[in-house]
Amino acid sequence: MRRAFELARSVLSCAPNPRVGCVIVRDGRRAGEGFHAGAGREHAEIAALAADPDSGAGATVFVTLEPCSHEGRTGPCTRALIEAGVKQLVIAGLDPNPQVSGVGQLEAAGIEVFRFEDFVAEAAELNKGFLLRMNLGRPFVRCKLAMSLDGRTALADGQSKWITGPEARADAQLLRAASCAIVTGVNTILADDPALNVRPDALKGGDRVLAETRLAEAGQPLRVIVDSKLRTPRKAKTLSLPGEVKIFSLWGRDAARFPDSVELISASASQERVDLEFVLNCLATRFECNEILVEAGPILGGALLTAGLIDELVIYMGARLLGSDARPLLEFAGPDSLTQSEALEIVDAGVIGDGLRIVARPAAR
Ligand code: AOF
Ligand code: ZN
Repeated sequence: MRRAFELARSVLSCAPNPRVGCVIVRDGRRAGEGFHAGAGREHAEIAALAADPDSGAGATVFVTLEPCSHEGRTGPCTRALIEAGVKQLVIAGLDPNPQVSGVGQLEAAGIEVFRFEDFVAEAAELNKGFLLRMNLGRPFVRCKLAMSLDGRTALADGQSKWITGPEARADAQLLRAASCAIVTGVNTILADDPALNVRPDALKGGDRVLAETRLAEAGQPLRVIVDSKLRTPRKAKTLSLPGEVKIFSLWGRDAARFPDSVELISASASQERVDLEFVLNCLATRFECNEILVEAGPILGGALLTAGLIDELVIYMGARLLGSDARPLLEFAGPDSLTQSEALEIVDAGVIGDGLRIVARPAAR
């Protein structure tokens, strides 16, 4: 099963589908193995059976997710497993897709199915975005931030290039490549004119291959601008780069003429601003985004935090001090007492380049 997870993780994202790996064990030995590379491509089980066509008969199959039982872009894996003569199946996660009831079908066909309890949490982590989209209709929201050692993100005049070093910026490229959409606010567009695309050249070795594969399979992640009053300039750099741009706005369609790759989406409002839950819901249901990356300033970041919509913060800390006039990490009304402050859990932390990388999640979730 550990090997099956390794295989599943050999792709950064195969959205809208979940990441899945599969290993076939026959006569006590590892036979075929495979993974799902992208929507429309063969499923992990089919790839594993194809890798060693005679390996299925009497075999035990380890798969990180319950096999599908429906006709989607590809045929049902349950049928292939049954026809191959598989004897036992060991799974880690269950598939929340309402069209899928693989376990029941396999058991009805006489295959013994086991759930490997030790890997249930890892299965949930591997496909956290897919699970949130299927169960709650919203994506996993990761918010990337860069700050100084004293927790500031820009000087008072807005200068922020660069607080962190090249290693941190390369790592952030990998976060982009793992995401279905990169979300920013119009203030960031106006202040920084960011590209918001994936650039494999910024990466080295295996990371570069992962990013290149992502681009070849699925193209650039969507680029999303939250822009209540439609202030995005027509000449903004991100609008002219390959890939699609979605601008969520409260202003009308004809307010500006953008390139064809740009779609204006009229959003519902919340206190005269774009309703952020609407944006997330639309990204999940209409664009089938499993994981999204927010790369915005303190206002949009603070609004998402206040609304309880951030699942993970990835904070790059540069070894500099910017002083008390510099801008804060997130803007939101703080709690009245420390006991009311939101408790976060550090899920990962380490040195990157000459700074730190901290990954934190709301403790309650
Ligand atoms: C599996 N093995 O490797 C994956 C599964 O359109 P399709 O045919 O690709 O089906 C997509 C659905 O299949 C997806 O929503 C999820 O329920 C399941 N993914 N199932 O047996 C795999 N990737
Ligand atoms: Zn399948």
